[in-house]
Amino acid sequence: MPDHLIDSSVAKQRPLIDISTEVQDALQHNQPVVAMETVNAFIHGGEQQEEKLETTFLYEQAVRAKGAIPAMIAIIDGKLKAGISHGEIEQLFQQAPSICKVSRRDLPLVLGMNQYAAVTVSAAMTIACLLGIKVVAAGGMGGVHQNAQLTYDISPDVYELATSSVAVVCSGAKSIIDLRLTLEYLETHSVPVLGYQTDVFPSFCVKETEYPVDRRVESPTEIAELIHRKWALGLQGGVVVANPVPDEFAFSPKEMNDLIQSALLTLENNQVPGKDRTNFLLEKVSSLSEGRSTSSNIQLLINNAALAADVAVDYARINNI
Ligand code: PSU
Ligand code: MN
Repeated sequence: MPDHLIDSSVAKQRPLIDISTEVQDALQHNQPVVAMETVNAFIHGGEQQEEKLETTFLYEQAVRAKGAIPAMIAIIDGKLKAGISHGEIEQLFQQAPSICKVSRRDLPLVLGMNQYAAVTVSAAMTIACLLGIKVVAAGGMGGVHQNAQLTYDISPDVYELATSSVAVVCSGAKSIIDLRLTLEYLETHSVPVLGYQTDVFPSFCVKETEYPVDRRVESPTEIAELIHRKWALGLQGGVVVANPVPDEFAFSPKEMNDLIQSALLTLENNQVPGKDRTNFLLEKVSSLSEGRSTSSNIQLLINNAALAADVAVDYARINNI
């Protein structure tokens, strides 16, 4: 762990990252830790606050069940936390009925502001990288948006993948993202895209797309060996581990496409600022599908946490040899 974060006297007086004792212990003893993106659980994890709370617990539990330590990243009362307690999660849901979404850019803006916030993939990767955590669990990742040639709307997630040496386990990117352009961007920045038991890059609640992954992988061990090889070679930067949504919660490409088209039409008729467009569209798709996309989101999230933990356990074993 970099000294300036936890050991220096400055950090002791005003710690920038509040790392839970459990996560600190695990990091000090080279035990498997999974950093966890929280936008999908805290913001999209259900219709009601209680359902979101339940999703958040299940998401965390999925990591523990596989023998890794969850480091859920969130802003609690203006403090950047790595590893939050159930009490803090409850406090967050009580105090913040609408929780804001924080990406890497926003981290210095929200700290110390008594705010409660969930973090995106880019912010979770940033913190993971600072703490030496190698695996991030997430729902879906951001990417290059449709019409990005006009809007310049490119998620900081893909920039972060280009620069931070962390593997992100997610279910690909939702279909409001241009998957072809996203994969082009990742190729340009030398970010390998692995498909877990799939040949194609999934699209969040949809398993089948026309976009091949760079390598199909069958087991967490294979993933751990691959990411270990990349970093052992000194090749910095991230890896995407694309894990398709479980079968019973998958949408067909056509059904999801119809939903997205309707949601996009609504977006055109509303003035939604760039950063809020993703949330707006996801909520619209959820109401149009009568909550089925939310259930799908919850299940893929938990499934990704479990795979991330398996990979973290195997990575720790290989790295400690
Ligand atoms: N993809 C989804 N659901 C989400 C997100 C992505 O299917 O909730 C969240 C993730 O936290 C991701 C972020 O990191 O949105 C990307 O947002 P933006 O497009 O504003 O960069
Ligand atoms: Mn954006």
